[in-house]
Amino acid sequence: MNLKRIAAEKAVEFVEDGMKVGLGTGSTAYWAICKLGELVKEGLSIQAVATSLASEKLAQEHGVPLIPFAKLDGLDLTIDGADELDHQLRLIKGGGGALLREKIVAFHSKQLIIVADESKLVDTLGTFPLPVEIVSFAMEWTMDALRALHCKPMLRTDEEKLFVTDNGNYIADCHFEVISDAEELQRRLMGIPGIVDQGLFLGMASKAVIGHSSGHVNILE
Ligand code: ABF
Repeated sequence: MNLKRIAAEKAVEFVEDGMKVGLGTGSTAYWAICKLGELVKEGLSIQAVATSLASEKLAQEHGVPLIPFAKLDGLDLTIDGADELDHQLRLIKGGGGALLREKIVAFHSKQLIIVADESKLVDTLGTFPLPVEIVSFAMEWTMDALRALHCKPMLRTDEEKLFVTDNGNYIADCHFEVISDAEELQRRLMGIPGIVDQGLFLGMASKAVIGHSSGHVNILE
């Protein structure tokens, strides 16, 4: 049973005709985009924006209508994945490298619904290395500033080369192991010039739809 798929398809049930929808990125959001494509073919009328070039391509392949940002004044609902989430709906996102676009789209959405399989739900964030998007200018100093926050930052690579985001920046995957005060860490990270954004999504998710190996779907709110 595909736990990501059952979670994503359950989340799509919250999409109503006429909604403006944000399309997430990753292998769970993939199933939401596929399902939306099916429903559009059956007559569902939505307008969508994507959180990555990959999701844009997928939406086009599945006939989900993409609208320029200039023509929308925000979104009703975004469905997106996560790398980790805790019971207070604090998230780590960015494993797919799309965190900046995901956060912008989530910020302008009335609702952010996270879709995940049960493996993503944790008691405390931090096992998954925190993705941090950084500019190339003086990045060695930015990496030093990350180390000063007591983590081990690793520049993400893609087949021997440095991974470059859709926005032309790099990703430092920061190994904290345990993030006991996510709000304080977010504050410190966003105070470092050179950091564009980071994968902590705090106070942003409205609900999480979790696929369980029992075949059930739980909704955390
Ligand atoms: C995306 O969903 C990313 O933020 C995150 O990396 C990914 C979760 O991965 P997956 O859904 O593929 O397990 O939004």
